[in-house]
Amino acid sequence: MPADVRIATSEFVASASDVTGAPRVELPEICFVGRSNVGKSSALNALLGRRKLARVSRTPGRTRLLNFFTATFLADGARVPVSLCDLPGYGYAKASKAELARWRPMIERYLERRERLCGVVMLVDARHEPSPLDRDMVGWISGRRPLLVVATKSDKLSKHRLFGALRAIERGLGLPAESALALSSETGAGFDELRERLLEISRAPGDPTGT
Ligand SMILES: Nc1nc2c(ncn2[C@@H]2O[C@H](COP(=O)(O)OP(=O)(O)OP(=O)(O)O)[C@@H](O)[C@H]2O)c(=O)[nH]1
Ligand SMILES: [Mg+2]
Repeated sequence: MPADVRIATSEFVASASDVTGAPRVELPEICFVGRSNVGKSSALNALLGRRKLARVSRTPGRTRLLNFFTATFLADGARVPVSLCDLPGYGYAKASKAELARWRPMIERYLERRERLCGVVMLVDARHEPSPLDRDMVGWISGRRPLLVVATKSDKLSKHRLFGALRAIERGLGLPAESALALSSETGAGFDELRERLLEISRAPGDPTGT
């Protein structure tokens, strides 16, 4: 029986333009990656039960910095503090070449060097097949960090179509069947399970504190 995981506290910590300027937070960290406008900031807000903690916009490319938050998960009476990072989206169609050339290394440097990074939540739009950039990113993360793929905006599909879409996303990314999780930041669907999975990830072995 999965634990009922709730969020006791959450706050914004700092923004940074590169991993070298990231706050020194001695907590297991989980980050949110995915193409621009996929719903990373919305998912983070829904996860934390806060409407405006991370900035959301209809305009792709809203998040241009690494944004760090802390939260306390509450499960079975235990309080588990974690760090969360909202990353800028990749593959933003209107971004200039110069911007893209800056973003990709910024994200890769973060994923490679952030010491306490214990898991990556990679978001894809439930309505679309993964893009080559998504596949690239999954290939790049796999083997480096634990990965959880989530399909956002699930409220836009019927239950039946969503099932097929999840399987197509898993196949497209070369992931095991039923490993992807459907989310809707609009309705809150999937977030109980996301909180459970994130708690597991933050407690998994490999966490240097061993707690
Ligand atoms: N229907 C629906 N809309 C969503 C959902 N999640 C996000 N959106 C909308 O999608 C748009 C982009 O959301 P953001 O959370 O800003 O996306 P992002 O991935 O952080 O975007 P960047 O910061 O530009 O990379 C906004 O208009 C959101 O309201 C969802 O689950 N369902
Ligand atoms: Mg964002």
